[in-house]
Amino acid sequence: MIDIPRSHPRYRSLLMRERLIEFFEKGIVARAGLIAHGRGECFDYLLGERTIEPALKSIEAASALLLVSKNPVLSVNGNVCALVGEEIVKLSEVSGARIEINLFYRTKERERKIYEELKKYGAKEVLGLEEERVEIPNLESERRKVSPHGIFSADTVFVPLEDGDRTEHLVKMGKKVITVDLNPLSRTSMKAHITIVDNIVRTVPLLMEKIKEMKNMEPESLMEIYKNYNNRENLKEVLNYITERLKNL
Ligand code: PTJ
Repeated sequence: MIDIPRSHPRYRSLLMRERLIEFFEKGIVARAGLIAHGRGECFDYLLGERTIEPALKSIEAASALLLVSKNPVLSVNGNVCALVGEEIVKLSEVSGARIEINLFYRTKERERKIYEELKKYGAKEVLGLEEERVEIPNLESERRKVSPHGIFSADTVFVPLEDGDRTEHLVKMGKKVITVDLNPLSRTSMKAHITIVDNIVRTVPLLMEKIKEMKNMEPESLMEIYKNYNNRENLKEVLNYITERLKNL
């Protein structure tokens, strides 16, 4: 890993890159994961590399939804493991959601490595490796194979950095879908029930804090927060924010 001086104006961003490269070399991040990260970086520039107001609203709605869900699941891929593996384990503890590995570029070896990485961070249970698998109906990608005890039976699925296809199919299966995607125009962003347009490294800690803060609220009040949330409106707010920001630069 190269030595990045702390004084570098792009220190945090460069550190994230190095982490992805390191995890790619370890066999956790897919080759396409590096490309996906570059796309994310570009959108993060447009946001000013900060968590904007609409994302905070989405984080609040997502926290409420995770707290009222009976069987929520956090889906982990290579990029998520590299960038926020440790925080995802903590989020699982705080929210009571199970963790499942689900890869687009699925290989047994990558699954095993991600499993070991999450276990290293203290995860008690990680689904997605067991031989017993069921399929998401009509989905062709490798992501269709899921655990019967995790994503398949979940009522809410947290699927950050996702491709649009599975989001669409999970919605068709009647599941509530929460995503984190820096691209407000992606198919996933449009199809999910809640889209947090923010960098996953900023989102997960904020989500944890919000869940802790809301944990003792009545289920009716949590439901009310979720029902008052509108994903399309939220995405419009994000696009307006970006447009205004660019006009005023
Ligand atoms: O590990 P695998 O095999 O499951 O593969 C993972 C990737 C990410 C390669 C796979 O899911 C994929 O190809 O995803 P896409 O279709 O490139 O979509 C990823 C989305 O995440 C894009 O819209 C990016 O803008 C966004 N993104 C990238 N990095 C971040 C991000 N969003 C939030 N935080 C990031 N750090």
